[in-house]
Amino acid sequence: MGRYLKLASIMSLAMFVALLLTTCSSPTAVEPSATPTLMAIVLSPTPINPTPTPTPTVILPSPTANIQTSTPTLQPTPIENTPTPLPTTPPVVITPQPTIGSTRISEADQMVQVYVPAGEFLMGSVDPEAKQTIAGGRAYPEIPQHTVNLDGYWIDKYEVTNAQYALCVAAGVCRAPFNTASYTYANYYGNPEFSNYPVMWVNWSMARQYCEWGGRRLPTEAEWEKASRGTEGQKYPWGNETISGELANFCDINCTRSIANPLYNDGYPDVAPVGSYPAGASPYGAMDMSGNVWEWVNSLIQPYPYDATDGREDPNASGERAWRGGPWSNGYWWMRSSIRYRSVPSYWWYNLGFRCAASG
Ligand SMILES: [Ca+2]
Ligand SMILES: [Ca+2]
Repeated sequence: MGRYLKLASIMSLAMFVALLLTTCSSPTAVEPSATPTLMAIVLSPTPINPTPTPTPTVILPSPTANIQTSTPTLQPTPIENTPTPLPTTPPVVITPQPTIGSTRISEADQMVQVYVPAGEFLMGSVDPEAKQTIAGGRAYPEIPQHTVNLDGYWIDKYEVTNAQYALCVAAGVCRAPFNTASYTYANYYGNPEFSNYPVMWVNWSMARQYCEWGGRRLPTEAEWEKASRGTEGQKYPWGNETISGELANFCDINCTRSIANPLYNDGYPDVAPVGSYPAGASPYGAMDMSGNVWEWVNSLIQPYPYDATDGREDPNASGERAWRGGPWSNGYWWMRSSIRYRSVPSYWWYNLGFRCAASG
C-alpha cells in the first residue's frame, strides 16, 4: 500500500512537470488576456470651487407685513334724503337774437323771410338823373341822400308767387288777380307752369290784404330800400358793379318790348321764376330786389328825407303809393336800388307784384 501511494505521488509530480514544460516552451503567442490590464486613470483636476461668497442674509420684510388683512369698509357719508323742491318758475328760454343771414318760414304760405338788423342806412341817391322828369314824370326824386334809422325787421326773401297768392284766394280772403295772362304768356296765373313766378295784376289793397292774411304787412319804402342795398348806399343789391345777365331780370335781348337791350342776356323775355338770380342777392339775402316785377310798398310817395311819422305810412291816407325795384320790362337804369315809381293804389299792371315784411 505504501508503495502504491508513493508511486502515485511520483506519477502526479511527473505529470505536473510535463505540463509545466509544455506550457513554457510553446511558441504560440499567448492570447491577450481578456482580462483588462490596469488602465491609467487620468484624474481630471477637480475644479476647486471658489469659496462661495456668503450670501448676505437679507431679511426681507415680510410681504404680508404691510398688507392689511382686512379691507377697510368705507363708511358712506350719510345723505339726507331731502327732496329738492321743484322750481316754482318756468325755465327761461333764451331765443338767440336774429342777425344777418337769419331766416324764418311763414306758416301761412311757407315764404322764407330774411332778417335785417336794426340800425342806420343811407337812403336815396345823388344820381343827377334821378329826377321826376324820367318816364313821363312817373319816376320820383331820390334826392337828397340821407340817413335813416330803422328797428330790426323781417322781409320776404322772394316776391310773392302765383301759387302762394292762390292759397289766399282759396282761403276766401284774397280776390283773384285782375288778369290771368302775362305780357307774353296767355295763360299765366293758375297755370302750374308758372306757380313759382311772381303774382301780378294785383293792386295795393290786394297786396296789403295778402300780407295781412300771411301774418305780415307791406314793407315801408325805407325798409324795402335798406333790405335791397344794405347800409352804405350801394347802387344795386349786389354792390356797385355794372349789371349783367346773371344779376337781374330786366329788358335784355330776350325782352319782347321795343326797348330790348341786345348787349345783355338774362335768359327771360318776360318775368322769371322768383330767385333765379342768386348772384344778384341783396346784402341780407333777398332776391329780385332789382328787376323781375316792381313791388308795392306801404308808403305814400312823398319827398325825401323819409319820415315814417309824417303820415306817409298811414294805410288810410289817400294818395299815390310807391313802387320799388324796377321791372323785367325796363332797362338797367331802372334796376338801381334807389329808384322810385308810383301810382294810385287801385292800379295793377303786367309788371307789378309785391313782397311782405314783419317787425322784428
Ligand atoms: Ca329779361
Ligand atoms: Ca323785384
